[in-house]
Amino acid sequence: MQHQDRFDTLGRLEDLPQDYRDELTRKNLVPLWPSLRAVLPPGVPARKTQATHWSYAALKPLLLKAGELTPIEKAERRVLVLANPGHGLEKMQASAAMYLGMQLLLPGELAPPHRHTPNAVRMVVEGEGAWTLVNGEKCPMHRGDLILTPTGLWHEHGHDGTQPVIWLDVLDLPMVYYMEASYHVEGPSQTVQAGEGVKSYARGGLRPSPVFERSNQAYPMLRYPWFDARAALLEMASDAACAEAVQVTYVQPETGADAENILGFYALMLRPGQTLRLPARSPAQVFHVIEGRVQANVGDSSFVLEEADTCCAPGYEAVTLTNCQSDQASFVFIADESPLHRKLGVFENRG
Ligand code: 1HN
Repeated sequence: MQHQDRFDTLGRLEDLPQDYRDELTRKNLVPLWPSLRAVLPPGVPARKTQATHWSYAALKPLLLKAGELTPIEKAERRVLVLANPGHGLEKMQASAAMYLGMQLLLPGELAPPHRHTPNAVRMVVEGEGAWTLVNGEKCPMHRGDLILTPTGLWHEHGHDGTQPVIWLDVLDLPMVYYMEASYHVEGPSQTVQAGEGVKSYARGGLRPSPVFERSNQAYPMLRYPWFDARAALLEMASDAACAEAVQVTYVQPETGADAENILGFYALMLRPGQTLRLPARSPAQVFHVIEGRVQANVGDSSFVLEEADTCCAPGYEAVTLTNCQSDQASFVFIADESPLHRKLGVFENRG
């Protein structure tokens, strides 16, 4: 008998006598073999995450409408969640570990201070004048900026400008919730402290070295300005040695580790007309166009991502990105589950 044959013929639940099944149930027992293939499929995992595209042009009017329908006091965070239908919309998941939401803050509004166990980042999509206060550091929000609110850090949002501000929230909420470790604490308004982490790490390869003491903060940099990330990508692209993928990872600048513990964040530049095939790796990914227009092919699905559009791809799928612009670069923000997969030892690159 071949291995293959042996594994093809596991007993079904219906093969068992009803009185035996009933007795198992009464005793909180379940036979493994009828479900073994479902939890441990051959070769490649079962994935609920479906390749899904969220158009910014389609969601923005609905988000602005939420601004009319629901005052900030009734929402705390006024967000439309980008939910993956493969997981069931009510689960509010983009993938197994990632949550995505588009958040609207109107001029003069305050989203009150709190802290929570899930890690979050904000990718600013549109509008000027808003800020996020993270553990006392006031982070201005400009388009394309990445702002961290890691686990346990106090944060609140405010808006001194005149137009609506919209940003993309990326959280590891589904993972932390699954672990039964998700909760929040409300707090008093923070006082603004002096200091901007980004000022200490203004140039690559140069780390501040205080003579008398080291700060040893877990999150020394909370705001990653798009101005700097974009400039870094353009510099890289101008270097002959950087032939293929032009990508940077958002890191903790003291250690070089991923900026947060569970999800990874990257900025990718596609040269005019460039097509880039990303290898099939175990973590799911999210793509959000900061500038330009990008076609994303994920398995059998193909999306044209306009500026500010977002899509997700399940793990174990190769993704091909094409810059639809032949005369200009396009820039993509990527979030993925790599740090989680690496830490758990399940990370795979299948090429
Ligand atoms: C949260 O705290 C924010 O602080 C946004 O802006 C979205 C989604 C789920 C749980 C907490 C925020 C969130 C969130």
